[in-house]
Amino acid sequence: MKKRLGIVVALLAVHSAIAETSKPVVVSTWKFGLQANEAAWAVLATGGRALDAVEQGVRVAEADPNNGSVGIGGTPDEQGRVTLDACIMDEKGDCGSVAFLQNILHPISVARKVMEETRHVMLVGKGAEEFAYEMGFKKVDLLTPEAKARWEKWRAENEEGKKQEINAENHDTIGMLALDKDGNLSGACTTSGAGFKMHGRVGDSPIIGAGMFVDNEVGGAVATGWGEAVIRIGGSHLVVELMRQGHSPEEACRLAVERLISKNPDWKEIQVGFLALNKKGESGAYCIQPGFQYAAYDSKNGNQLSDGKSKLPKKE
Ligand code: SD4
Repeated sequence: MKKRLGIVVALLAVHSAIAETSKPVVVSTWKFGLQANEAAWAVLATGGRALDAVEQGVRVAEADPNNGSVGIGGTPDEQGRVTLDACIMDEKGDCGSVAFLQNILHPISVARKVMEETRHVMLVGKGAEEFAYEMGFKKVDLLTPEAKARWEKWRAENEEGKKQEINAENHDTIGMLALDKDGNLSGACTTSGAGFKMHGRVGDSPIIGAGMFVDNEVGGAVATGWGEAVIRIGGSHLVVELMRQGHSPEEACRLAVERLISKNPDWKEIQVGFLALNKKGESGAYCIQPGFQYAAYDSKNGNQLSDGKSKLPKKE
């Protein structure tokens, strides 16, 4: 009897050791997350901090002019101006955010400066831009010829004042979560927001608890898609609280999508996806429409792209 008990205890110990082993790890939204993960992994694999990893990771997407939803090359608003939203959060619950920021290549790094150099969490618009210059950031024209051409085409095809709805084609925010070798979590989220949005519109991405949230005791979550619907349910915070209740990352994301569906009668017309990472290094995602992908990088599996499960089936 004693021997059998000993075996059971030993097996449990092995099981929990396996469950605890997935670190460091980094996950991020969409296919371009693969490239961003490489930069984050360079930080994590050399023993770096999750906070530095997520900042370096999402900067790759911000600097990529071919990414039409983040940083330079991002799709402009109704007036043809590129306005950016970003936020960052670390293992201590410290966080920083910028919204409606123009002319700055790396809003995530400005958000980090807000976190580290001010007594505030969020700066917006001109105030955020002036703060960025004070911190040494340079003025950059973010409207690429390709993005300008998209805007001109949109303007020609849409009567003035017609609302732009988000769909599977016009959103691609990068949200990233990392767990470092010390077991600390951080998250970052950065976007040019919904394409052809109203001038001045701010989505979920820079809002701590909506577009991204991290609790070092539990895990982190990021959101992508129609920000208004994410804000309504405090999406990323909700996912983290569901994980706190014992749900796996994928199940927590699914339950948050179900909550969102229950509050948004137009849910079939929009896309929202959540991606979560827990303290054990387990990740999962769930979305409304099929097609949401996320990239996960750890030492065992390398850098891999996975499909998030979806509420609606693939269209034939
Ligand atoms: C927003 N959530 O501004 C962002 C847009 C987006 O994937 O995710 N795209 O509403």
